[in-house]
Amino acid sequence: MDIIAPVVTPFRSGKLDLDAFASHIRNIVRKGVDAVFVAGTTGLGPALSVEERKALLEAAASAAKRVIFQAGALNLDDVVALVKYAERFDVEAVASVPPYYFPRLSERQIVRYFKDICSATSLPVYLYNYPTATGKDVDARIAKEIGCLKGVKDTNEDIAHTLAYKRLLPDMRAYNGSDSLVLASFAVGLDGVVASSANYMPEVLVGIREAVRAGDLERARRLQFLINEVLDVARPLGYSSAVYELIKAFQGYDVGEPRPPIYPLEDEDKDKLAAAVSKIKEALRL
Ligand code: FW2
Repeated sequence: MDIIAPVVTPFRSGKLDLDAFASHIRNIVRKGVDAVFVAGTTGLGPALSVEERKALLEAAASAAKRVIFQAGALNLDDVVALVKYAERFDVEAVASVPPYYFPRLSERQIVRYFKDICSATSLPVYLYNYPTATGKDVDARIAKEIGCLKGVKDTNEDIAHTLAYKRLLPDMRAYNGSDSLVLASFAVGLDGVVASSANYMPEVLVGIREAVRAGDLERARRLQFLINEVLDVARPLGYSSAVYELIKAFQGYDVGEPRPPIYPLEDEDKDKLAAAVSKIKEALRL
């Protein structure tokens, strides 16, 4: 039951703040996060340059023992350069989204993309499946066809979709990536979660895991619902941007801001979020 944080990427005036990145990782690891997922969605991976992603990886490897590095890109040469770079660090795995944006790629071409990554590296390769974002659903059947994957992070509100990887590929590690399914993922015996809420509420995720282990599903559900409340408020404001404010509000430090076109929240939206957070903090104290 791993808790994996897809870590935010802190910017200040459009430049990476690697010190803020590393100290954020150290904080959440101290609070019980098992591993970090670098350059994922929360980390704005597709919006980063190859050099920025390399710099993040290096900083993450200095701050956490277990690192998964998202290397997917729309140029296979870049992907290969990134996975080769990852070999210099003791990373747990490299991951990739399928080639996105282009709607006319065939299933066979997507399978070939992942096989090419596997042949380029000795590191374990994980699939990052996020159909809402990429427009491609690399489901368990296709993952089986790829044949060389060692894990999957499935950002999907349908837990049965994630469970299917476990059923068809029992040796593969299977993580769900939806913040609203933390309790469900632990309860059905997935290998864990990759949840953006681990950036701002790591204690709550740890609490859910402890409650599930102790068989206290009522407590686990109460904690899960607190995450859901945060999502309900934060998503309409622009969730990727809200995560930076949520870290400030719940963890008490500044991790900078996102980079346009992922715009920072406007003051009015920051106030809305702050009001909701103070109620949730009260509930957490109960
Ligand atoms: C990532 C994640 C979590 C996301 C989810 C999107 O890479 O950021 O997929 O929080 O809202 O795995």
